[in-house]
Amino acid sequence: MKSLILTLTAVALVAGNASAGDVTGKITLKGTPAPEKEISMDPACGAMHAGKKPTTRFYVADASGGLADCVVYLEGAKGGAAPAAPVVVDQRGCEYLPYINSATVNQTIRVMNSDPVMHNVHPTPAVDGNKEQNKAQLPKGAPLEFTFAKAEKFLRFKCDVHPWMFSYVSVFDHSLHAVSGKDGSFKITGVPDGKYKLVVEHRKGGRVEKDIEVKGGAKADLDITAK
Ligand SMILES: [Cu+2]
Repeated sequence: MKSLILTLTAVALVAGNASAGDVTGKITLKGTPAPEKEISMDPACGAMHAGKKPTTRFYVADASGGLADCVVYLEGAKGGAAPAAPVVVDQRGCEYLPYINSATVNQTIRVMNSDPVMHNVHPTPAVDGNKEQNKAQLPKGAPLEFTFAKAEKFLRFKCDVHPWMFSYVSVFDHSLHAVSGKDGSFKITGVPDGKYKLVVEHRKGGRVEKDIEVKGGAKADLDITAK
């Protein structure tokens, strides 16, 4: 994945006098997924991929198996206000970048258009209280901003101009979440000491979980098996 934009902003949770730390680790892909499918773009979008065939991005793993685009979170965690910094999603080459994101409820999700073509940004939430919207965005147009009031996993954004364009934002009612980077590593910052269930969800590969104890931080590696 090129120019992965890190969208997660560190927010330290204040939990009495308890200390806090980072939960870090790496997600590794096991097994071999089906080949990605070629995306046949229209000429204007295809021209931005000269010499390369764009494909689906269902499983994005590096040479060591590090699996990107896993949503990692502490299930049932409480608290943590929405970070002031937005989650930034760009449209570049008629693809949403990043493909997978996480956000806190009421955190601003800012959608950019770096392309010389028009897009139509259309989040399609499935949870009551999250609002469907549908906004045109001119070539290299002003950013659009969205917020969602309720927790929802893999809330889909699509583009009504380009039917292959999707991005997913998992929205949490706490701030203890992250998305694995292109080497499969993740970092959830500011986790108060305590016992947690660490959950990893991959849109195609499903869910795995692990009980962890955080004492000034914790480290946990997990595997996702290709389906
Ligand atoms: Cu589009």
